[in-house]
Amino acid sequence: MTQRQRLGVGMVGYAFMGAAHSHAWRSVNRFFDLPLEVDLAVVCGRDQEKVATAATKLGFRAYETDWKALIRRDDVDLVDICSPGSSHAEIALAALAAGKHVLCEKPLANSVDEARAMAEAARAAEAAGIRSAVGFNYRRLPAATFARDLVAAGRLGTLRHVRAVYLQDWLVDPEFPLAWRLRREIAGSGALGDIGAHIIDLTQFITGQRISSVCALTETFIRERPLPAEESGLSATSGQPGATGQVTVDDAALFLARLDGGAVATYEATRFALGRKNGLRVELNGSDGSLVFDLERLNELEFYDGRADNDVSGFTRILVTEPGHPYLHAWWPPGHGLGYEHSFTHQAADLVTALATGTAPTPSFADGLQVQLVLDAVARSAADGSAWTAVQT
Ligand code: SOE
Repeated sequence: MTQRQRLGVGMVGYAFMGAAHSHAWRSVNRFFDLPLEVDLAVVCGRDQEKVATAATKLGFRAYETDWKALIRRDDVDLVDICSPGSSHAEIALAALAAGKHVLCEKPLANSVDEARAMAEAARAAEAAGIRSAVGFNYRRLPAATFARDLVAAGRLGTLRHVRAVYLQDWLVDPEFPLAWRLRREIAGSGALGDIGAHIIDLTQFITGQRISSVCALTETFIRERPLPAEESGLSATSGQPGATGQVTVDDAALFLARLDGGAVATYEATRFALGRKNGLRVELNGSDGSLVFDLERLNELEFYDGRADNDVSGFTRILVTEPGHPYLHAWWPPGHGLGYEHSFTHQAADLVTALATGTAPTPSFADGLQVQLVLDAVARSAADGSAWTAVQT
């Protein structure tokens, strides 16, 4: 068998997204026939002891404590940015300038200006065959991709309603510390950019329509939280009232939207929906059918066929596990089901295939910029007393 060309991956960050991405890089060649062999070359983190441990645990051959050293390495062909949003632009721009492909976690950046610079650098780098993509992974769950295929095939007819929520509850406890996702200077925004970005990308992907205007409100329910133990100097079990800090992002974002294909939409992103753990749900209503995707039942779709005989019509449950369904050829027999982590493996498979065939990966940095423009319009609308606000181009 001919020796496959290697693709050296250098990953920045090794927390939740780092673990999900490295699982994908480790497994993708074992389940997909790809023209490139992924090599987990190096992982980067600021704390030497912690990143050395992460390198061993996640399966990387080496580690660095400076992302600039990672980018300089000859064994790195692709930089995978799994660090907080405040680092995305600086690392992506440097990586592209160094001739490295880039996969950047969502949202693309913490501001429109940063996202524009990244999209422009990505466009310029393409001329030299350097590719880039943003990690909106949910569109690569088989049921989400199949939903897009059903809409594109006209099975719902003319789309009229898009109804999307992303509900979590991990911040309901006021004693939850002031983590980086609660600090504007690191995260850029709160629920809006963290999980709202997902439903913006996913609904635009499935419907093929883009959000053109929004009317929004945001809310921060708990404005002050204990500093993390490593900052307050007090152990979490000291029982002493520790130092606190201000929450500078939204806890919840809700908005109405018009899409450029004529559909009207409602969006809700919150981390205060007590009892909802990762409750991303999209419902589409068209002239000929309706469709529901629910992340907490991610191997299924609910489909209502408006063309069926009314006497026997109703929402049917489609089990999206047949070999002919997206990505399923690589996995198990029908009915065995996939999980959250498979979306990252499919993301890796499609990216490696794009790099090997010299095609543009999706979603691109330009797609990431467009999501950033929607996030910006939502924030401007909320700040402007929930005025209807156009999404800039
Ligand atoms: C938020 O808690 C979060 O971790 C997001 O940041 C991820 O993008 C999402 O996949 C799971 O929830």
